[in-house]
Amino acid sequence: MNLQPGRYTYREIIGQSDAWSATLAAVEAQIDDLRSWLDRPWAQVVFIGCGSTYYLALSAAAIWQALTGNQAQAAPASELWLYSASSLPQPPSLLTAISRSGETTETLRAVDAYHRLAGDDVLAVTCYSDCPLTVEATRVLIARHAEEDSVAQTRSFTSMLLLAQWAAALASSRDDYLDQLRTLPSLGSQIVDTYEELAQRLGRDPHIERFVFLGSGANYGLACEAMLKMKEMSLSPSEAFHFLEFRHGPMSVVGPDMLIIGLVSETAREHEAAVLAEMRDLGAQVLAIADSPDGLPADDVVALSSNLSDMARGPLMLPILQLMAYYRAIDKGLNPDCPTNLEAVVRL
Ligand code: F1P
Repeated sequence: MNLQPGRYTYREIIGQSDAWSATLAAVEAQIDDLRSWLDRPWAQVVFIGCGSTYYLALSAAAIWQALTGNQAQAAPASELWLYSASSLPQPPSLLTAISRSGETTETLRAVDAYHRLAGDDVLAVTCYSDCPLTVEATRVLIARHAEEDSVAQTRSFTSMLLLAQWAAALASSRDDYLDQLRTLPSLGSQIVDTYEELAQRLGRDPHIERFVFLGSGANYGLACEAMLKMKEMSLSPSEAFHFLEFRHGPMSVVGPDMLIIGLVSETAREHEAAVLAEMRDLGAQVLAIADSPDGLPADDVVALSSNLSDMARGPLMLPILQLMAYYRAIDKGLNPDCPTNLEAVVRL
C-alpha cells in the first residue's frame, strides 16, 4: 500500500542519476556487438513510442539524424499500426521501438506491421528484459535500473533517452559523444541538489495557473514530456511548442498567470531568447533552462553548467521539471504516483 502520496515518484526523480550510471554500466558489455550491427547504410530510421515514449522518440530521432546524418523521424506507434501506408519507412530501414513496459499494444502492433510490410531490423529500448517487445526485436537495450513503481515516467524516460543517445553514438562512431554521455550522471545529481528548492517554489506558486514549455530541435520532445508530467501529475493546464511556433497564434493567451519554461539550446540561443523576452514583455513569468543562462531574459534560471553539446545534455533538463510537477501535485492534494484516470500500461 502506498501510504505517503508521491513517495515512489519522488524517489524515482531524485535518484535518477544513479539509474543513468547503472544503465550505462549495464550496456557496456553490448558495445562491440551493437556497434557492428548498427554499422549499416540505413536509408531511414524510425523511432516509435506512445505518450512519454513517443516524446522520447521525437528527441531521439532529432539526435540520431544530427549525429549519423541518416534520415530519422518519429511517429506515435499507432500511426505505424493504423496508417502504415503513410508512415512506414523506405528500405533499408531500422525501427527503434521505445516502451518502458514493453507491453503497450499499439507499440507491439506497430512492430508487427513493420515486420510484415517494411523490414526486419528492430531495436527495442525498454526497462524490462522479459517483456513481449524484446521477443519481437533484433537487438534490445534495457534500462533495468530505471524500472518504476509509479505510473508517470520519470527516471525511465531519461534513462531510455540515454540509451537512445548511446545507440546514436555507436551508429555514428562518435567516441567523443560517448564520453559526453558518461558525464551526465554526476552533472544530473548536482543540478537536482542545486535547484530542487526552485522547483518546489515554482511548483507551489499560487499565482501560476498555466504552464507552457518551449523547446526546439532535440529539446522539443523534452518540452512535450515536461508538459505531460505537469498535466498528468498536477492536472494543470500545460502546453508545449517549438520556440518560434509560439508566436504564431498561441501567444494570444499569454498572461501573468502563465509560467513559460524555455529549454534553451546553444544552436538557436539568440532566437529562443528573443521569444522569451517578448513573452515576458507580455506579462508571462519566465524560467530559462540553459547551459549558461547568463543574459537570458528570465525571472528564474537553471544553469546546467555542463559544457556538453545540445545533443548530449537533454537528460539534464528534465529532473527539475519533473520535481516542479511533483511539488505542484502534492500542493494540490493529488497523488503523483497515481495520476487521475491513468494506468501504467495501455492494453487494447
Ligand atoms: C506508454 C504510456 C506511458 C504513460 C501511461 C500509459 O507506455 O503512454 O508513457 O505513462 O501511463 O502508457 P510504455 O509503452 O512506454 O510502457
